[in-house]
Amino acid sequence: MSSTDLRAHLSQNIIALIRGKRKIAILTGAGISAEAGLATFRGKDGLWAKMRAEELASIQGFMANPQLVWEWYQHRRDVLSSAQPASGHRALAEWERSHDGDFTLITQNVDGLHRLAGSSNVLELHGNIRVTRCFKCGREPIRGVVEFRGEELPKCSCGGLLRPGVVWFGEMLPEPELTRAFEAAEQCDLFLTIGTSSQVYPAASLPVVAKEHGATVIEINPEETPFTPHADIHLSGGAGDILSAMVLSLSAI
Ligand code: BJW
Ligand code: ZN
Repeated sequence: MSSTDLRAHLSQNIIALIRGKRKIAILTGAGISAEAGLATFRGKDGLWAKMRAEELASIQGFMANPQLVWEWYQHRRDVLSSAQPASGHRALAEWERSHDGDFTLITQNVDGLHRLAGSSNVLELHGNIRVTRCFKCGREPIRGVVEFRGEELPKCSCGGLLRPGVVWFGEMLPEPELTRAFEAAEQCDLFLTIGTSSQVYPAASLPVVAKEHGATVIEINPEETPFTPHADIHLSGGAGDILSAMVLSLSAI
């Protein structure tokens, strides 16, 4: 669909529905950052096409082979250092700026691209890959950027191993962010789930909770997900094109 067709389609069918919704909550996943050149997790070209998730994104994996886990995160940090927000990130930031009402952006992404794009009310459910903290005492190191370049594993002043500040399988999500995310899902009247395979919990529960509490739920994804049958509207396509068209149409009088 061209962007003109998309705008026409959206203005007829969806913009009227979105307009007037004051409490908006949005959940994003790796798909929105795919358009910034960052690989998603699942699927044939995903980060886990070659490696098992449990070896890289779990406490057990880190304890078994911290070098391997650090190499993987250092590589992703290096890729991220030259990445810029994509049009989907920018459209959401623009939407938040122009919106009169609540606007909560909940992300599973650890890349920090929503804030870089200018979004301010962002809840990072799975942490941030740029952060480093101690595996043992939890503190963040006082000295600046911690890197792993295949030499000694970085250590905390307490002697514990340092680790990337992300949430691995089996770990609790950060409590304040999780609480605020569920509150936003319960209270919103419009919920968008964008670029996520809806397979990882508790994030995957958020659109379900929103729907149970009466919100209209829109999914944006080129593929169907386990949530698709429950969505009020599934928009099939890339996050950038659809969100840009949406925000443009919303700004038109
Ligand atoms: C596009 C696009 C374009 C492409 N535009 N879209 C209930 C039931 C079953 C299991 C559990 C449950 N509750 C908890 C669990 C266990 C577990 C879990 O969910 N397991 C399932 C996988 C079975 N959850 C946890 O362990 C969580 N902790 C927890 O629940 O604590 C309490 C507890 C503790 C102990 C025991 C029990 C409970 C923690 C989850 C942490 C997830 N961490 C990761 C890694 C983060 C660090 C890192 O980045 O390395 O987070 S896993 C990985 O998946 C990452 C992502 O944030 C997350 C979600 O992935 P996402 O974003 O959906 O990406 P993809 O690749 O899956 O999908 C991309 C999508 O984009 C696709 O659909 C494409 O089509 C689409 N797309 N191009 C729009 N242009
Ligand atoms: Zn420590």
